[in-house]
Amino acid sequence: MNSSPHNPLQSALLFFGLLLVVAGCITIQPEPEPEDLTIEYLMTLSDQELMDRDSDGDGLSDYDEMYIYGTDPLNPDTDGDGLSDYDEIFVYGTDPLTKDTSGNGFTDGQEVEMGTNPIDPDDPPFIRSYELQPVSFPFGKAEPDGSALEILDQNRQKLLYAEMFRVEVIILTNDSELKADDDSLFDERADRVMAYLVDGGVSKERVDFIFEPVSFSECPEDAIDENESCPEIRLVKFIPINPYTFYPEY
Ligand SMILES: [Ca+2]
Ligand SMILES: [Ca+2]
Ligand SMILES: [Ca+2]
Ligand SMILES: [Ca+2]
Repeated sequence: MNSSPHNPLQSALLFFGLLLVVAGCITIQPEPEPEDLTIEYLMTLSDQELMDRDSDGDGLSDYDEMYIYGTDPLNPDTDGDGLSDYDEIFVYGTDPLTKDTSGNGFTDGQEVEMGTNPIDPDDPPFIRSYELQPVSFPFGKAEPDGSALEILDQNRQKLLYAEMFRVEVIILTNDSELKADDDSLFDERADRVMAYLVDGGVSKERVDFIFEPVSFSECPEDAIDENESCPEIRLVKFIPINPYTFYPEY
């Protein structure tokens, strides 16, 4: 009979028993499911643990996001502009906390998609629809007067600046100006506008004309002038044609 306390079987049982007691005393926090991760949870981790993990998979460690860049460690695109936090910082040099780093109305993601420079406010050169002013020609004449020339010149400058843009020139001619069966006034005005733009450096492939006769009856009564004509419907309008996928948000 052997009642030695050093029986190997008893020792092993004692060891595993102790192990179970110890394991029961240590409460190991399981890693939360990805959707249950919170900043509060991350705050309980050590610096080293934060450096070793990248919860949102954007290529920046949780530590760098929380303590260096100020980005959201649980969102790969903190500002929601379509570019990841990592790409903004290390690829494009844009601000991961601002949708539109250059402040020109296009988001950083839109600029990357368009191939323009997201940190240059002058890229892309852009003409907003209200920036080309309508020109009013003198009654019955194809020759622009001084104020018409001034506006034509401003429009020309904008077209030279934004060289990707085309322009639609809508020639509205009020029927009281048109002689019977003669619409040459349309053509003459179009010729003058085209000559002015082309001589000023805008290629003629960028310019399209649309001719629209407008009935005198559409003139508001208080807009009728001394010629019994209507400057409001005797206009040449310039519509910039946006060559880009997006229009600026502001
Ligand atoms: Ca990250
Ligand atoms: Ca992030
Ligand atoms: Ca972003
Ligand atoms: Ca951004």
